Amino acid sequence: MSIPDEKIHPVATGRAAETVAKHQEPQELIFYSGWFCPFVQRAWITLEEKGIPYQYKEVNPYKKEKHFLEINPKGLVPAIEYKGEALYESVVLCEFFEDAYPDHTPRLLPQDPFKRGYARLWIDYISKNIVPTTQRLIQAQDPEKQREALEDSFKALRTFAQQVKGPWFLGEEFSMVDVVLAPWIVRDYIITEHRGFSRDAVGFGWSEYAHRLETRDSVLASQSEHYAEIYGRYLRDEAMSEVAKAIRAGRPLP
Ligand SMILES: N[C@@H](CCC(=O)N[C@@H](CS)C(=O)NCC(=O)O)C(=O)O
Repeated sequence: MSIPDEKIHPVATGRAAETVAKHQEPQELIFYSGWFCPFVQRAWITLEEKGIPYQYKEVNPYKKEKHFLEINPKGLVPAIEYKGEALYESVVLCEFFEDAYPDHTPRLLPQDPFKRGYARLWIDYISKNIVPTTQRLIQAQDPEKQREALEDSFKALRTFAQQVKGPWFLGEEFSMVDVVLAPWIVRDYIITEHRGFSRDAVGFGWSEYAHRLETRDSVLASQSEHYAEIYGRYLRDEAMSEVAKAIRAGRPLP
């Protein structure tokens, strides 16, 4: 392995660095983050959307330090400490912020039980279909495998794209469905540059929807530079993260 995962750029940059600087004071909510991580960005967008007070702490999850493993035994970011209790898993955290801070708007899940279920259905779809197919596309080395993975990605995105009511997934209200997808939209320049992906080729208004997502303020506020540096190792299929290993082994993502 040419570049071990521990040697990643150490801190957030760009707009995200400004956001980090504003969130250094101790709070009852400590947000354990890795600036580069798309799963982290889901939770971070939610915090920023809702204006929840939090203390930002940068962690290098590849080091698996003892204190961090006590917070998340899986050793993955994002994770939080809330009033001394620990919680992790990006979608769980997005839901937790929605439930623990009911007075912080916007609400990101509909109040109607059916619509709430419907939103969760598509959140699940993103995690089970869009994220793994994109990751497989990034790590694929053989040209034939890359072509297959690109087709699978288009297929997964088209199924989703056809359900976007506009301007946001559920219609007028920006929701957790949009949040959970956004980090993969802001990173799709990697597959555009290296794997023949194109937003326009998805169709169904994908380019316009993607543009709305990537220019949303909470998304910009959690946005760093240097993603390309991180993805180099994935594009050569040399990354040793749990996600990279799972894709290589054909296992579900951690
Ligand atoms: N299912 C987890 C995935 C989190 C995850 O894989 N985070 C990566 C960074 S993007 C990590 O902490 N990796 C450390 C490792 O693989 O050892 C979630 O949704 O929060």
